[in-house]
Amino acid sequence: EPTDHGSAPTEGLVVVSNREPYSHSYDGDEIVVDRPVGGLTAGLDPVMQRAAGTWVAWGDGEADREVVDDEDRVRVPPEDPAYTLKRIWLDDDEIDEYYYGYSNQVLWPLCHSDRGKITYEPRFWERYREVNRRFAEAAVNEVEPGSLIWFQDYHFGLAPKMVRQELGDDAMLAHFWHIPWPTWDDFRVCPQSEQLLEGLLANDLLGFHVGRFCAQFLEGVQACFGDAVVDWDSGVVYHDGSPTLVKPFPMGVDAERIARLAGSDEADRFWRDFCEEQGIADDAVVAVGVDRLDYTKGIPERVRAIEYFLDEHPEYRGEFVYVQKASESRSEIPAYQELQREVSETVERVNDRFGTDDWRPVVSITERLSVRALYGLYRYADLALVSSVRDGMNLVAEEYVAAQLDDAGALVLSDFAGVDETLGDYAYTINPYATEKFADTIYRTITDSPDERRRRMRQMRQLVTAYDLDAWMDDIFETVASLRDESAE
Ligand code: ADQ
Repeated sequence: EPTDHGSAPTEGLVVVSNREPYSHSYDGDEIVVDRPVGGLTAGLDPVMQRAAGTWVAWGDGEADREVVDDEDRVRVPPEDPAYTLKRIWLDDDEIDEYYYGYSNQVLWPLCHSDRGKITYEPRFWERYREVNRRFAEAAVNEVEPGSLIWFQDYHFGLAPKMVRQELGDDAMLAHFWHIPWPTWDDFRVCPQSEQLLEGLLANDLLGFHVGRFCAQFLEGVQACFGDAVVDWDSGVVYHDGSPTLVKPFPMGVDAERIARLAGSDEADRFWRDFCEEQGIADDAVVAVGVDRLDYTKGIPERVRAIEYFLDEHPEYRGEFVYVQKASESRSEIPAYQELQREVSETVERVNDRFGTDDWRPVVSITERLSVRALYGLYRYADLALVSSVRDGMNLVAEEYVAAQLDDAGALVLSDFAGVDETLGDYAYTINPYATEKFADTIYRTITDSPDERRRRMRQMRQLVTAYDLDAWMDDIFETVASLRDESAE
């Protein structure tokens, strides 16, 4: 059911993101299209259809090139075209230096306060600037007077200022930064800290998931620029031109859809078959972890806590199973290859130490899962382990909660994840590095009364359902609309 996004733009919306909403590929000789399966892209798609705007994104592969017009545009969705997808092509050097380089080996570890993982090379920055320029120019070409340009994420730290220099006050610029913003002391490690802050301050609205990231951003601006003035009550910062409102918007998920699919026959069937294949008994305690294999997610820390738990509580050997659904990510980057090795070795060690002929404590799912299967896994797992060492939000935690149709599960949650700000009062909180306490919390979660677990889950489910993905988008669009009203006064 399409929601009525009261304040969403009905025209002139331009979205700029690294990833594209529709991607084309060959199936034999035929070109097929992959549509958005979930998350922000799927949520934003109906808004774009209504606004009949333009989405600017990285196009990839032969089939993507085959379907565009002279200006690299294709109308989507293919069966009922409603808006324009403008594709930007990146050559191998650009992918290497803008995407794997500056975005993922400088900004990603920088914003997750992991100095040791930063690999800085001057060419990364050059290319990041060039690619930002190309996206900015594409966006400028698409605007109409009064357009809203909405940038997504850390791939576009410079584009807002480039657009502002072209358009002046003719467009509204909003940006959502999906990852944390670190303290100034961590951020100033970056050789281009000043340029990045200025790039982002060209926005009218800059959103982060939680208030802490907003405060850290504003403190950084104050420390970096002597002339910057912050109004701490409103979150507005003035520096060199028009004001920027910096505001938290804790992202939500499509809770209604997740609940519906978690209740599907396919979800049930997956779970039954999975338990049978793995020899998981009905009364076993099943914990689940779902992540991209990323060093920010605290996966080795989690497996070590499980090892400690089984050491301390031998009565759970044979009774407790940790199901790990981890998908490889950014494998071109050495730090990710190292993590993949570390995770496999840790899992192997734990399975070797405790495993028996008919039981392994850690079960890894390597094959792709349909969303229904994934939500089935969420629905029936007794607990979810979210142990990020840093995380902008963490949508897995919210998806798990949304899938708890029986309110029976429990969420074990690191308070280093942004989502701790919204769910932390009702989750079982951990510090991923505190192995003994983490293990103890797993034990406490399992042995807590079902009533207490249900009470916590009900509260979380209410929160996740009330501030869902649509509410999050509406919140942002309403904020943009109120900024527009203010500037018209
Ligand atoms: P991510 O770091 O990718 O996102 P997350 O918020 O957990 O992290 O979102 C991951 C999404 O991918 C979820 O929808 C999840 O279901 C899916 N996913 C992850 N691993 C999967 C697997 N192995 N198999 C199947 N599906 C998997 C970034 C930030 C986060 C922030 C989001 C949104 O790092 O902090 O919450 O953006 O802003």
